[in-house]
Amino acid sequence: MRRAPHKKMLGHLHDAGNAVTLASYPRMPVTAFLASGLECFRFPPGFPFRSHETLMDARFLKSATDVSRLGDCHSEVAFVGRSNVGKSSLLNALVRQKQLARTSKTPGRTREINVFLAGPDRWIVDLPGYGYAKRPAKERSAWQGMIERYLTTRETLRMIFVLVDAEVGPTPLDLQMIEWLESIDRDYCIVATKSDRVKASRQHAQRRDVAAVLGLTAPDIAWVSSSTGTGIDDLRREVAEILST
Ligand SMILES: Nc1nc2c(ncn2[C@@H]2O[C@H](COP(=O)(O)OP(=O)(O)OP(=O)(O)O)[C@@H](O)[C@H]2O)c(=O)[nH]1
Ligand SMILES: [Mg+2]
Repeated sequence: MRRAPHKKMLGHLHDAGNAVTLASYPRMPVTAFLASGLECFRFPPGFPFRSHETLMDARFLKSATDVSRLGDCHSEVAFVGRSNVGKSSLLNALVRQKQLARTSKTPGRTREINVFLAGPDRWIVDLPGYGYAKRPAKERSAWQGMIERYLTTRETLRMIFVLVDAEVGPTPLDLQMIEWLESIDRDYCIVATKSDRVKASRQHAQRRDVAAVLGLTAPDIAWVSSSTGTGIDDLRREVAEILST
């Protein structure tokens, strides 16, 4: 049976509309970050998680290839998807910073597990993409092992956002990833990216069709564009809500 936590999460946001409760702590100045190591910024102990506002203060925390060296956090969400689908761009759009995560026209830009601090002990994790054939087989299998270890072992991983191209729809590799996530009993949400590339006249039908391939309905999937900002505010609220748990 298909798990659909994304249905639950997105449905909740749709029901609540703008009434989603957002913590209203004053914006924290950057100086409130305490540097506790060369590659590690920390919020002061007990600093409250201020929901979507805190996401905008996100900063790079660390990169790792060895999952066992990542360290602990309170909660984290991760972006997975095929190379070039727009994972790093989506992260930048969500935190409203143009170049926090490195993006590129060339697939295979992100090569490590990149951790961004988006609140006290709250992480957003940008992963390398899958399905990029132009890297040596050895490297690809190392990435795959790294991603699989990350996705199977992180107990604080609250939600995996599976990005699919809005214009192309889920590819066989995307479907494989989704089936695998279900087999390991992980919560995931589908996010259709680059929706600006779909003709205006096809927007509704395409969203419905992409969702239908996965046995879902249009509102069950997030429909976003990092270029135009479509769907970004809703998704940011969702990410903040998940991280607050
Ligand atoms: N039109 C359009 N282009 C986008 C959008 N998001 C990302 N792109 C472009 O898609 C390309 C890939 O974006 P990235 O964010 O680097 O993709 P990625 O999934 O992180 O790629 P890897 O790190 O290689 O796995 C870049 O040229 C982006 O400018 C979008 O919403 N609309
Ligand atoms: Mg990337």
